[in-house]
Amino acid sequence: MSRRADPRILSRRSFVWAGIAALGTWGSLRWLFTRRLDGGAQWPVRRALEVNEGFWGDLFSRKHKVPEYTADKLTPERENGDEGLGDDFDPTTWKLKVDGLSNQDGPIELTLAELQAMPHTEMITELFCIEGWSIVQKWKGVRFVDFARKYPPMTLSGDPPDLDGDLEDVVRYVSLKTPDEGYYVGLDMPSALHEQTLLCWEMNDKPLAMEHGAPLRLVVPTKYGIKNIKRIGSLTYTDQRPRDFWAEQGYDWFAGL
Ligand SMILES: Nc1nc2c(c(=O)[nH]1)N[C@H]1C(S)=C(S)[C@@H](COP(=O)(O)O)O[C@H]1N2
Ligand SMILES: [Mo]
Repeated sequence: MSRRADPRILSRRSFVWAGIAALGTWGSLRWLFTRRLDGGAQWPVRRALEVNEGFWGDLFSRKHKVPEYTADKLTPERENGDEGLGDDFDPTTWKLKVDGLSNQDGPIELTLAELQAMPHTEMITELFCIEGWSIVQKWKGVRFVDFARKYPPMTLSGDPPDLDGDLEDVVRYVSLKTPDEGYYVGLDMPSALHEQTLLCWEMNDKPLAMEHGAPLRLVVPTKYGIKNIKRIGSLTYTDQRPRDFWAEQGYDWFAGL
């Protein structure tokens, strides 16, 4: 299929419009007006005032970072949501199933030790629950983008992906599910590859507790809490928009802040 006829170009455009539409939702407006003051204006407003042709592109790009905090801003831990976290689970035999890799090598399985051996990072970010509260927590894990460099997603051409480029050739989504498939999240590839998206095994300097998603959870602070799936069992790169637990209950599929 020629590039010009590629329906994905159209759907990328509708992705941008979906994002713009999402900005108009009440949740986004509330988020906008609760941002901390920074340089005299709430920072998204300040950003909007810096009018330039790249504004919309930048807003939805991987370069748009959410604030990170220092340890004095940490708030008490809070637990919410236990879908897919049934008792019938043994973290000691857990492995992460990964599928949709660029090398076409069927699914692989990774141990926590293998993930922890990768270069990892820490960040203190705010998690916004769609119910209207938020918490500031410290996370440790591997950046999704670093994971994806080591375990690259499929491409349409079959060539190795260029994760720093425009992603036109890369499959569009990541599907994440709990081992029992009781909770599942779909992520668009630009959000997955955002530098603040982490696969985490530590929260507030402690190994993840079971109720927070041991042994591995997603932390994606550019999205509402619902996308921050706990206890990841499988990770699949795919060009089909994945099922998403809360989207099926009527919430916005992208659930971006
Ligand atoms: N497996 C699973 N992950 C989940 C949920 C869930 O019900 N099941 N709830 C989500 C919601 S709505 C929120 S706000 C966060 C809360 O994370 P915490 O309990 O670690 O604070 O987890 C998210 N991840
Ligand atoms: Mo939530």
